[in-house]
Amino acid sequence: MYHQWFTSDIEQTDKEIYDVLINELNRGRNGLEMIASENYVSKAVMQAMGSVLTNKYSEGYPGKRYYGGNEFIDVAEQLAIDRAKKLFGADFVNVQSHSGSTANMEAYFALLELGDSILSMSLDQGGHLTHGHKVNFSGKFYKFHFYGVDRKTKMIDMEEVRRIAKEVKPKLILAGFSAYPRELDFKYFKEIADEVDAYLMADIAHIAGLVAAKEHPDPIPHCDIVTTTTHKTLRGPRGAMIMGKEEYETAVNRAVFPGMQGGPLDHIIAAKAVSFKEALQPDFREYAKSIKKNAKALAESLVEHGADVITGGTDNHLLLLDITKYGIGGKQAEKVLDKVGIFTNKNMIPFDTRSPFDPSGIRIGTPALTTRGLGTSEMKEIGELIVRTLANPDDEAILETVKQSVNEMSEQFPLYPGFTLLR
Ligand code: DSN
Repeated sequence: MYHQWFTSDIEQTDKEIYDVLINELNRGRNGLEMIASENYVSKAVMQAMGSVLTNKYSEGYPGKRYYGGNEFIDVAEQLAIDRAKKLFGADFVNVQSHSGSTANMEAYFALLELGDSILSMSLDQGGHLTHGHKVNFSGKFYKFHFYGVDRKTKMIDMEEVRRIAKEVKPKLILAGFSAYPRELDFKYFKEIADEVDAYLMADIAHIAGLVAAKEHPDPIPHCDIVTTTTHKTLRGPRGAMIMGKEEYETAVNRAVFPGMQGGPLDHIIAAKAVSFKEALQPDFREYAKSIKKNAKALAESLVEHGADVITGGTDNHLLLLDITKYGIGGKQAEKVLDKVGIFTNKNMIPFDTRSPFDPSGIRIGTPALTTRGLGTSEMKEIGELIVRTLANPDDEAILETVKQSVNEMSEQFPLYPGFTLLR
């Protein structure tokens, strides 16, 4: 029985952590997860994570380890590598990166010297902490220059990227984001990188599942190195990987181990292999298509109900909402949506005049709910529920009506139905 594997020993050993597991499962079951970077892995992926492979030390790479007893670990890591190569069509893949942040650090270390200059998207316009924010290692170790979005369209103006690249002559151009609702034009980025003789790197953490399913333009033919987390749209375990052109394989592998990391997380690598196998199946393509359809339906519904959707819609799995008109900040918006069971996160919007701790926007995504089986008609309804909530943040009676609808929808689409709780 799966539930016994899931919790029975923990319940005996550590009641407090057992309660955390059960409470977290129930929190998910009783609400709608719309944080754009989150998803639900399959039970198979979860089983690989919670396995004997966590016990092993395996510094090195398949066939070249510093410890004995790695014959089975080698099989798992090689399967993960081979499947990822097939999925993305990359020359090489390193599947050992513990997280998106370490993957980015390793990629920089592989290509650059400390102090080199990088051109990336600024965090307050949609970028990521590891793309040069001053409080992050990236901003401390490298000299960053930034592009953003156009003030009017709120989309990346590639001619402006070209202008800045020509002015600052970066050693590396980085295409990637954590909050941008439109497609990235990797071909255009490559043209610019070639013109200024820079490396081109993409961080596809958010869109990896869409790329794998051919539902987003492909970065692999254009980029020297591509990093990604494995747990967002790709629907694998929490972790990351690095892909790229053959000539950078040795530098990347050295940057990962021994450069940045010690023993790899073998249980996570096995889970990555499982998730890549899942992503290679035809139904994963359907899943990626549905993520986008759902995001579009949600954006349309929000617009229909008068909400300010940044750029007017979305091409991918996420959208950004400007909540200024509701007279509340992102902090309160996130909180009141949490209260009715719709989980999102506060987010800066381009040219935000408020602080990152209480910005003018929220970010909403569809990968997790699409996994759970919700479709476009539910998205239409959720759009209305979100607007009803944001427009009435202090009206308990109205919030209760929203909570009721959320509960009904949650029950209709059970999360991990195979997990039978013991209480
Ligand atoms: N925390 C991730 C996100 O939410 O986009 C990025 O690291």
